[in-house]
Amino acid sequence: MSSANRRLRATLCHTAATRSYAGASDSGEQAADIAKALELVRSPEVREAVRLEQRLHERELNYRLRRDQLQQVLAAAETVHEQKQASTVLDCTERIHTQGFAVLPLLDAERLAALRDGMAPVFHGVARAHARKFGTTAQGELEAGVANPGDINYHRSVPHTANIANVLAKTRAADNVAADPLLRAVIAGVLGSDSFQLSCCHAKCPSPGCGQQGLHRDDGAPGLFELPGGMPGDPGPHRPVVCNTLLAIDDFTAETGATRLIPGSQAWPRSRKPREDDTEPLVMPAGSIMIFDGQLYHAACANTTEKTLRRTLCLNYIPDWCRPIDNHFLSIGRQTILDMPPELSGDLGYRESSRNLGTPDDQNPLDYLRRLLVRGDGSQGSMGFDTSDEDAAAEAELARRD
Ligand SMILES: O=C(O)CCC(=O)C(=O)O
Repeated sequence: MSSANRRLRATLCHTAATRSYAGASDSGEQAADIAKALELVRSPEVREAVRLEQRLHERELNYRLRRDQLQQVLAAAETVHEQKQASTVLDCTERIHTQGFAVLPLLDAERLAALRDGMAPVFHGVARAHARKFGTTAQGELEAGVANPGDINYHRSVPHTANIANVLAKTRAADNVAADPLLRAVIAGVLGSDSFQLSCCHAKCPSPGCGQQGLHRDDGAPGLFELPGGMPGDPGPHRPVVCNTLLAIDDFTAETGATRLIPGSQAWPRSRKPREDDTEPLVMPAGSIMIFDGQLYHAACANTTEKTLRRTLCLNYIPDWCRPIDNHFLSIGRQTILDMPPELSGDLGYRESSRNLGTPDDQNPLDYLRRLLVRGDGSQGSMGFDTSDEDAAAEAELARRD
């Protein structure tokens, strides 16, 4: 119990005890005691302590409900495989509740090799596009998968980190990971339902020589942080509403920029700020996956090596309840969307919302849709990082139509 809460309880007990013990005690004294207790209750410090305790209590209740369901799944498991999976899910869910994250050895050597091979052209595509855009001459080096320090910068906020959005449009190599039954069962255990959504599938690579990322949480995107215009955000902590993952395509070592994190910070209120001194590096071999509550403070460390890549696949999940009733993306034709007033198409989901939500490949949805209509379905895989001749042709065609 926090010291503010202890003080509050002590005062209330003291007030009650005084009143009953003294029997016919002076009503003026009682009133003074009560006034003192009320003053304490109203202090911001005590109100915050009480609020935090309530939130932690709600969070605990939510976890216990999920745990009960998972225990039922374990009790109903028939085969050894089902029992092993159910018990791993229970264990991971508990660790994510108590420390904020869990690490699983997910991919065996064969699946890891398939993922590496399938992702290689995607990472090289980013390098090539960047080299073309900035006139880099280190083409051979980039082609070989050895990024020139500082050459790859596709993340909006982190210098020298390759951030590849929309991976599922670019390769089929990640399908096998995203559809993994064990991974999906853990996500369901954390979010409390089998029905969840993949919010994004990105790939990242802090290039050799890149600096460290700033500590952050990943659950700000659903509008839980302060909103633009000063609307207050959720003070937290709350039940998990974002469950994120980082799969190690290469070994995560202290030198290559392993993720650092603050265990336990998933249960902190929003007002508590992270300190670098509290972080721990998450060293894990390739093929492992870290699954974590979006409230956990974490960040990529600096890659201090000269040429060792530390690639990762990031699958980010959210519950399925926060979505429109009508599926406008499927049920309204694309040309109709383009012909609408932009305010309306924006309301239907074709607007880049705050915190970069709803962006196809990090771009403005309507611009993307215009280019897509010219280039045709199937071109999505290269519309993100590839500033190719096809894009130039599409732009020229659009200009002609205008
Ligand atoms: O690559 C990592 O270790 C973390 C990446 C991350 O948190 C981000 O890009 O937001």
